[in-house]
Amino acid sequence: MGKKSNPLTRDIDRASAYSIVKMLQVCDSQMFQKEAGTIYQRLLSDQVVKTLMEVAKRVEVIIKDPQESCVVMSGCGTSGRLAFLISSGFNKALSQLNQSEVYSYIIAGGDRALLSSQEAPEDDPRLGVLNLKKVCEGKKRVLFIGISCGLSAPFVAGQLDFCLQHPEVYTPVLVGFNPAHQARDEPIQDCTFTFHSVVQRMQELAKSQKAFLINPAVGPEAISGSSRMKGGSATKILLEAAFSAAHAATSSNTPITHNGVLQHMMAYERTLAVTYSQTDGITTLVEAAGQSLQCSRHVYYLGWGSLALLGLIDASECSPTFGADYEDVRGFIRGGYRELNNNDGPLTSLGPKFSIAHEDFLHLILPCLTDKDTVLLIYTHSDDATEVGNMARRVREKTPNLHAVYHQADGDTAASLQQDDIKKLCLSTLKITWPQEALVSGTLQHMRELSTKLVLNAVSTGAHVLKGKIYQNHMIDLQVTNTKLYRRATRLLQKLSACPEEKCEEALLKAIYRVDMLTLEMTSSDITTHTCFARNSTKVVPLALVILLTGWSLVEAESHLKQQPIVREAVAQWMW
Ligand code: F1P
Repeated sequence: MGKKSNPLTRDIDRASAYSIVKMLQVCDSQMFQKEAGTIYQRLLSDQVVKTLMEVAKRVEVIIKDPQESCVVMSGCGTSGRLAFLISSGFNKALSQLNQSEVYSYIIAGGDRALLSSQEAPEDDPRLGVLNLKKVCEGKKRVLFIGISCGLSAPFVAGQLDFCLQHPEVYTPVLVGFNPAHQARDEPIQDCTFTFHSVVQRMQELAKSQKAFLINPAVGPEAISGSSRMKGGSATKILLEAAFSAAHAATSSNTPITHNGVLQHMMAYERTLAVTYSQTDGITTLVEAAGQSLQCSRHVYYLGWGSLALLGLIDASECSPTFGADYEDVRGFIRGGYRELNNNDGPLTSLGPKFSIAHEDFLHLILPCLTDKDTVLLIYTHSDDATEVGNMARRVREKTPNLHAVYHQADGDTAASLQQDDIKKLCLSTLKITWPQEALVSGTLQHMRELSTKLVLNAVSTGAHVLKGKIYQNHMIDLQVTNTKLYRRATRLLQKLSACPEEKCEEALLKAIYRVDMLTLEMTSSDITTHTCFARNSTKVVPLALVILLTGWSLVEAESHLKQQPIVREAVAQWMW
C-alpha cells in the first residue's frame, strides 16, 4: 500500500467535490474486494478470518485473567491513534460489564501524538521497547499488537523484535497492509534487524501460532501514502472484529466462530454502503470545507462521545498529511480530556492546539468565527439534544455556515422533534440512519465510528484537494521529519521531475537547509540529522521541485512559491 499510486484517483486534483467523494467511495470499497485474480489475501479472506479467530481466543483468555495479562496495541501516527480509540472503546465495554480493563495503547511520541504530528519517534526502535516494557510491567502474559500500515515503522519493529526475544510472556501480532515480502528492508540504526527480517521471523513462528500476521491487501490509498484513510479504517475493522468476538465469548458464552467474525466484518461493508449512499450530503460538506480553506479560513468539528474522537483524530492528521496549520481544521470534544481519558490526562499546558473541549471552542474560537468558517456538529440520537441545540444556537449567532452529521437509529421518532429544531439551524444535515438490528448486535457504535471516519476523511481530504494541496494524487507538501517521509519525498521528486535520485536528494537538502550551495557538513550528515533540521523548514518538497524543474536559485524559487502557493498550478505554470 505504501508506495503505489492509485490509478483511480490520478486526476483527483482536478475533480469536483462530487467526483472526489465518488472516487473515495470506489477506493474505500476496494477494501472489501475479493481475492479472485490476486495472490494476496484480502480483508475477508479465509486466512485473515482464521487468524482473527485465533487472536480473539487469546484475548478471551486475557479477559478472564486480567491481573496477570493484558492486550497492548501500538503504532505511530494514525496507527497509534487507532490503538487509542480501539482500546478506549473496548475498555469501556468491559467496565460496563464490571470487568477489569485489559487493553492498553502505545503511540510513538506519547499522548501529545494523539493530537499532533510527532513523526521523529517513529524511527526509534529502542523507544518502542522502553514504552512496551513500561506498559507491561508485572504482567505474565501479553498479547502485543503492532500496527504499521506500510510494515515499515522501526518503533514497531523494535517492539516486535523484543516480543520475539521473550516468547514466555509476549505473543506478537502484526497488523499492516502490505504483503510480507514488501516489508521495509532498510537498515535501522544500531540494530541488527530490519522490519522485513522481523516479519520473516514472525512468519516462521506463525506456523505454530506463536505469532500472528494480519496483513491483507486493501488497495492503494486515494492520496498516495495517506495510510490514515484505508489503512486506518481496515485496522479498525480487523481489530474490532477480533475483540468483539472475544467479548461475546466471555460475556454471553457465544463461541468464537468463523461466521461470527466474518459477519462482524461484513457489517462494516454495509457501513460503507450506508455512508456513501449520502454522496450529495458529503459533497455539500466537502464544498463548504473547501471554500473555507480556500479563503484561509477554518473548519471546526464539534463532536459528542466517541465520534468526537474521530473528529480530533481527523483534524490532527491534516498537518502532517497536507502541511496544514493546526488552526485550519480543528476538532473539539464534549467533556474535553475527561471524555478522552488518555494515559497522561490533560495536555492543555502543551499549547493552544491541545485545547480540545467545547468550552475551549466557545472561549477561543467562537468570538472570532465568521461566515467563511465551516462548523460541523457530529452527534447521535443518544447524545443530549438540548446541549447540541444550545451549541447550534451559539454558533448560528456568528455564522450560518453550520452543518450537522447526525446518526440515528431506524424508527427512532422520540429524538426527532428536538432534532428538527437543530436541523432548522443548520445549512445542511447529513442524516445517517442505522437499522435496528445494528443496535441488537452491538455493532452500532463501531459502524457509526467508521462512518464518521469516512465522512471526515472525505471532508478534510476533499477540502485540501480543492485548496490545491495535491498534485495528481500525491501530497507534495509533505513533512520530511522521519526516514520514511524523507525517502518518500525523494521518490516523489524523482517521479515528478524525472531527474536522477542524486539530483533530487540534493535539491531536497537545499530546500531543507535553505541554501544554494550545500556544505560538506550537510552532505555528509545522516538522514536523522536532515529530518531533525527539516522540522523547522516549511514547503520543503514544493521548493525542491521548483528548483529541480526551473534551475532557479533558492531565493527565486521561494519568492515564486510565495506568489503561487497552489502547487498544482504553480508546477503546471513552470512545466509549460
Ligand atoms: C505511520 C504514519 C501514518 C501517517 C504517515 C506517517 O505509518 O504515522 O499514520 O499517515 O504516513 O506515518 P505506518 O507505520 O502505520 O505505516
